[in-house]
Amino acid sequence: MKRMLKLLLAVVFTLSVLGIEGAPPADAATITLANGTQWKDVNNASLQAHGGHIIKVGSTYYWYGEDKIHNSANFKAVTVYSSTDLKNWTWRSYALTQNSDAELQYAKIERPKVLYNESTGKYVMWAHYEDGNGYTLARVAVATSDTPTGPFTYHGSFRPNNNESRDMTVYKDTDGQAYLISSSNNNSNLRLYRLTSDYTGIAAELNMIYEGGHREAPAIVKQGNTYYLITSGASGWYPNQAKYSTATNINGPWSALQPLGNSATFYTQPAFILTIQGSSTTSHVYVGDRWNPSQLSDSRYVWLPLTLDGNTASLEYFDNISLDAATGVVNGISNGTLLSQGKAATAQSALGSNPASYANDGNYQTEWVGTSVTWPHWWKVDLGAVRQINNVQISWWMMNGSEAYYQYRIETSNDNVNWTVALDRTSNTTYGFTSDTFSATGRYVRINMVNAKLHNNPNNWYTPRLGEVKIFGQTTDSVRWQSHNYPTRYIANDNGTAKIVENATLANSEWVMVPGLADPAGVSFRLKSNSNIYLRHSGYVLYAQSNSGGTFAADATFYQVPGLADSSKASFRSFNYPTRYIRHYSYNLRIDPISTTTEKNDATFSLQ
Ligand SMILES: [Ca+2]
Repeated sequence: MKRMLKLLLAVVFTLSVLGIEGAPPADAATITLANGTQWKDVNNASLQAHGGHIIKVGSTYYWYGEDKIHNSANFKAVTVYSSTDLKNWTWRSYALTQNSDAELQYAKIERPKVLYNESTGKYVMWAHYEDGNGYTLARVAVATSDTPTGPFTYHGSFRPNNNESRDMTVYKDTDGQAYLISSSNNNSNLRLYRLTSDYTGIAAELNMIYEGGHREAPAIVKQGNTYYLITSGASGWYPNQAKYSTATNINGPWSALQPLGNSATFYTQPAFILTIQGSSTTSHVYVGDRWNPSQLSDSRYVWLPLTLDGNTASLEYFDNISLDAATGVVNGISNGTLLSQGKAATAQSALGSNPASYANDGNYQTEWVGTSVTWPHWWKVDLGAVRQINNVQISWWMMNGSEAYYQYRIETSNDNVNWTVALDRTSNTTYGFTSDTFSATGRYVRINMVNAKLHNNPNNWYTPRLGEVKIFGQTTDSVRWQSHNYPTRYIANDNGTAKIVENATLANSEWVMVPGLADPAGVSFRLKSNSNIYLRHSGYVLYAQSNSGGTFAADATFYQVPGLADSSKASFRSFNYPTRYIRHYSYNLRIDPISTTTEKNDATFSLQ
């Protein structure tokens, strides 16, 4: 929260520097969304609105989507939720159900989208329709309602202009004219249709958008006079590279396809683009589905700020975003500063055309590639100094069909010789993109790729390669360690003993993380304000003392591990008493064996 507050204050500060008057201060309307986690409605039930769409009526947002709680691709219901802040969603109704029409009893309804028609006063839903047996009917379905929450009256399904129609979206332009965009011809072509004035039928087929482009999951947004059309490739439930193009007339010509985000669109498929018109700005949010084909009900949502700049679109990943529906301000919340980009990188092997540096050049489209199918294989980067590491985002290679997930370890070193496993991800099964949030220290970070496991082929024929590695953390050499369960207190020097201290001064609580005095793979805490003073234990009690020789180096050396109470935070294991961890006890700090929940909480610290 503290980091978010800083970020928001920075936004307000920037606005005031720019001389923008009346920028409202950050207030209670600002919410945080945690991407890829299980989202719940206000009644703590699983939020089921997959492949969906959001419209705004007055000050209320309505989110329509597929209910996949039954873990089947077949239709159960289109749900509708409402919210005023875009975080707290109230389940309102089933807008459409199996009982809405006989042909919905055993069917598929995918990607439901809703538009409001000003002239008829109706809410009009369009969706992709199939029967329950497969994907050969390739139709659209239309339903209408007098209210946003329905129930919607079903008007049947059909092929627009007799063309196959699968993934689709509808779009209401600023002049009130509405359009259907849908994949046809076995998904190879993307077609554009103008809707009738009541939005319930096809008025005309317009120009083909991408002939032979094999694009799915269309999502469209307009900024100024420029339309942006975002689509995914076609690879089933697997994620792939989203692309976009632009046009100043929706009927084309459309520009050439350009990549958006990384090779897996950060493990999402486009659902729609949400435009938030606030009191201070208008923002666009990319809303993606992170499908889980083995448990569709557990498919997740990923909302990311979509940056539109004249005629280019760009997308970056954040574990969390802040959003203010009132002001329209949307920001990604970084887990620190990007430490790795452009730093010296090396790899176990590299093609001359695809050097190690291509994996941290800031370009998702360039790749480091090894010289042979050799596993394990490593890639590493020198951050230039020992840094606190909070988050590692890796863009893995995607093959568009023969996908593999990488199993790996993230290892750190202070001296490029002694390595510590900071995070073991050898049981990973996520394709395309991983964002690991954890706590570690090190100057060198090594991605040790143990194996790539293919879905469609029992043999691993992959040549190791990486699109991009982004390592986020602290650039300053000094850090403050906040108690997990007493967050107003920090590890601090208290007249020679070490405690968690309320209102600790910076002079007593800022520590420089240095290679461990007894083992450079470990870490020692040196007080920033007095370079002679280290955190050390003696008789299991922690002190802040000058190096007195003897066992001091061993007593002052610790190994940073994932937090025992929260793996995104940190715990510190003693070098010479390896069953003991730094914990607080009545605000004093000790090294103790840890087993109970209380002890785990007491032994967990967060970097601030
Ligand atoms: Ca790259």
